[in-house]
Amino acid sequence: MTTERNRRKPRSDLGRAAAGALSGVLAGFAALAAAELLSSAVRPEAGPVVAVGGAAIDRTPPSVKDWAIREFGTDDKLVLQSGIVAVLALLAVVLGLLALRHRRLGAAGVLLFGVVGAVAAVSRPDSTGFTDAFPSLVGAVAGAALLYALAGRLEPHAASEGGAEAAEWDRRGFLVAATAAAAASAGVGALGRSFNASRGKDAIASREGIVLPAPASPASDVPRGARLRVPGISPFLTPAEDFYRVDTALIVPKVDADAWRLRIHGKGVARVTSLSFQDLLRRGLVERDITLTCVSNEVGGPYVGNARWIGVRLADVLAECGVVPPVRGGPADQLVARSVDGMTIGTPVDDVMDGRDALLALGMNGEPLPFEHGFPVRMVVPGLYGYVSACKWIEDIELTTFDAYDPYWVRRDWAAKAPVKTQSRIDTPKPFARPTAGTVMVAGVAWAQHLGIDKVEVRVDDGPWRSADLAAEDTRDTWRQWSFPWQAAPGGHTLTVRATDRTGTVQTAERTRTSPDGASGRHSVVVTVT
Ligand SMILES: Nc1nc2c(c(=O)[nH]1)N[C@H]1C(S)=C(S)[C@@H](COP(=O)(O)O)O[C@H]1N2
Ligand SMILES: [Mo]
Repeated sequence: MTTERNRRKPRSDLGRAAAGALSGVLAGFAALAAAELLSSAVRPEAGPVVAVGGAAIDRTPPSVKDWAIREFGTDDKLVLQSGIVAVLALLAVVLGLLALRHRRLGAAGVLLFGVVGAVAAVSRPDSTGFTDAFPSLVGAVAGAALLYALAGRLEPHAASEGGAEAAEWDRRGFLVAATAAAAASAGVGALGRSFNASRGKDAIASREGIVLPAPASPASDVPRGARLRVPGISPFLTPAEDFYRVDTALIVPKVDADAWRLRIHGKGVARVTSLSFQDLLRRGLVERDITLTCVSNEVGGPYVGNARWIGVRLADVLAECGVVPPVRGGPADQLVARSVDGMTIGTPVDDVMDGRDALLALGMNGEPLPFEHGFPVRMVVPGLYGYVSACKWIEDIELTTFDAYDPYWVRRDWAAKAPVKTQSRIDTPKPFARPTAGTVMVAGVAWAQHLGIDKVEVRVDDGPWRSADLAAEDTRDTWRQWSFPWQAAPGGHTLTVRATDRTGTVQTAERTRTSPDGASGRHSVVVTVT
């Protein structure tokens, strides 16, 4: 009988400390739950964890970004948010313990975190104003009030017993209050979650309603010889589900295509224009195979993919708006694309208008764009890294100059202009594989978008460079598969690959980091032949 025991022996402070810690965690939970509910009324992106996570991404230096992408890949966002929740839980425990002695101070601590969340939310590039502060602030008030109330239950009251004075607290009262608070928080949080989840409904319905018309200018068939039948090689066209994803969005934007508009304005735009999704569909669509590469891709890395994009030619749209590229005397040399989530991406106007297939893409591999890849519309420009060309969830294009404006990544020390570097990758054998002696198929992909790949060579250990068999070229904007039948002798060996692009430039051996304008160097794989 608990009460019996309580009476006999004054409780150690341990139980009370545990209850204090629990109060802190419950207060944090209540704060996040209330914030979740409120964020469904404001914007899901204004929730404290997403806002703080986003603000952390905004402040991440290139080296840390690369480390996170390298270590966690596309899971980097999950890791970041889990990390934030873990830190919050820890701080909640500390505040709960603090509230045991200083109720007001503990509650004030919770409020302080609300302010941090609110500042983060309002400072995000996609912030729509001070209302973004509400979820964090209101959540913090709820959390602070709860901590104050629960800590009240933990205040010792004098209980005289057998002549001894023993500090005692209201165990039952605390348990009832804590359980009620936990249940209420869970309910409020679930409600907020379901509201937030239903927010994307219109967007999902709009995507399901889209029937992509047959392109007026279809892509030419992928040549038969462009696909090599080597187990382990990257497929020539990357399925959308396997296509790498790199962006700063902790919540994938869900844009309703029927409400979507793209505004085009700025320096030298004679006719400011606003286009709807239907406006784009009514134009003759072009379909092109284009290989996209991320500047954060390390030598041999996975952040490159090849897709069949459908869209409209951006150069035509710009020309209709009266835009003249600088080579022909136009005043704007930089096109800044802005997304619904506040990303800004700057592209040279000359590149977009030099005849290459720069697209406002609305389809990928025959389907409307997946939400992760920019639905309803994104840019794709052959030959440029994604961060200077491939704005997803685009809603605004401003013509300006490189002198006048630094987009998001450029403000974070990445280069303002970044053509893709000629690269090649060994897909098979994998590092540390143990193939058996005899003929081993070495194979992979090589890319130099908009220049084209002319040669791929393989070297075994310190031997001579020998030409690989190059698959047929689809277009100079796509990667090329290659293979090399290697007569492998037992022992440890290092395989190295290098590509030569159509300008005759051989892929450099000089290793550079990904920052500021893309990694260079040659991919090597070490294997043990048995
Ligand atoms: N809105 C938005 N667009 C974006 C980004 C982003 O963070 N936000 N990242 C860019 C980068 S760095 C790359 S490499 C490509 C990646 O496109 P994907 O995720 O479809 O492969 O998108 C680009 N477009
Ligand atoms: Mo990127």
